[in-house]
Amino acid sequence: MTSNNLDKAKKQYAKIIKRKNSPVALTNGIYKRYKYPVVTARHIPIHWRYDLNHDTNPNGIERIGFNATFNAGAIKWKDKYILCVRVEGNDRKSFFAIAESENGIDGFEFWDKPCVIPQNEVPDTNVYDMRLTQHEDGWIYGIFCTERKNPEAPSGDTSSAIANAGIVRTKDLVQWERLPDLISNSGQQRNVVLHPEFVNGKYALYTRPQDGFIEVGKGGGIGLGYVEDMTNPVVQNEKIISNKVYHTIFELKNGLGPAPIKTEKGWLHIAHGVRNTAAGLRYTLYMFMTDLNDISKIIHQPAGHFMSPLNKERVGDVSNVLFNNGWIRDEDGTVYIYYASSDTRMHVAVSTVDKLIDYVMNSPKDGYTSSSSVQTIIDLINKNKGLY
Ligand code: M1P
Repeated sequence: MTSNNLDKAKKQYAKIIKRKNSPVALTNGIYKRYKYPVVTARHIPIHWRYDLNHDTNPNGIERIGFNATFNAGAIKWKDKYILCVRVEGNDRKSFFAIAESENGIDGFEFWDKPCVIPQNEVPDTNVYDMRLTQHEDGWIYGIFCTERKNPEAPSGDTSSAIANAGIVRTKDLVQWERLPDLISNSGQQRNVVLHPEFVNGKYALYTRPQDGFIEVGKGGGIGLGYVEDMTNPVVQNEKIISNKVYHTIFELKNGLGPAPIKTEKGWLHIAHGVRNTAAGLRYTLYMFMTDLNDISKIIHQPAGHFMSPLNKERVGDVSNVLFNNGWIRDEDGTVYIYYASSDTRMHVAVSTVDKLIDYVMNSPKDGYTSSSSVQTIIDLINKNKGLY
């Protein structure tokens, strides 16, 4: 006989999977947010959480708990909107699991089992934030952060860790081939992303070198380097293309989101910028465009953030955080921006390639001082004379 608890859990699960989403009225004309998060811990399938055998679970209690679903890579695959979600269990371990939807805005359901990521010689302690790139070489690459205890941490220090880029590739999102971890000159790497095209016959990788696990030290900008062969991923000629800057939304550090979208005007990028506040770190999203013929050259970058945490998004396990590592550009030019709020749940905001190009190319750039911000506003007011 099925217990009450389990019945309730099954009903809650069915309800959340069937929940329809709709755009919220609040809009700046660039994108529309949606009312409900698209993937939450409540989307985790019942058979991952409960022992369904009454003999071994007579009380129908949850055996494995899940804490959060966030920071998902994204890809359009066989006409489905696919998220490679960072799922975090109550045991604090993150792993990857594929969730798919027919329309990209609701109905996301996890595949039968989480992704099984093969291990290298030194096993990953924790893995997170996979960026999926459909590369022109025919593989789908997943680059993620692999975290391990710092072997040089003094005894008693149970927090020091080393972050690096783990690399897998697949043809079906089921069988993942593990490649060696990234080899770069930096002590640590996070937010590493593969560019979808070859550049002069090489793989191009966006990086985020950092000296420490949390503190970036002398690192902290978005880097770009090149790899000859992904089965021997040694980064050459890494240079910072987008640095952290005093008194901006990326004063402390920044990191690229997903692989860029190619447009006729340039490569569209979305990234996160981090600043410090009395209430802790604040993560917002910003955009920029790079040159089609020189991907190291930023040709447009609006001032400030593109999206920041709003309302309920502001609160979660790590509050005041928006993070993005997945977006999907549809054949008709619609862009689905999948973002996580406060390291807790996944949302979608919908825009178009045309609107994002307009935003990136025609929004004022940063003058880096209050007086230049005032001047920018006055310029617009003057331009609008007679029109209001
Ligand atoms: O907690 C906010 C984010 O912090 C890290 O990002 P970054 O290295 O850019 O500061 C990551 O742990 C990320 O997963 C997390 O969302």
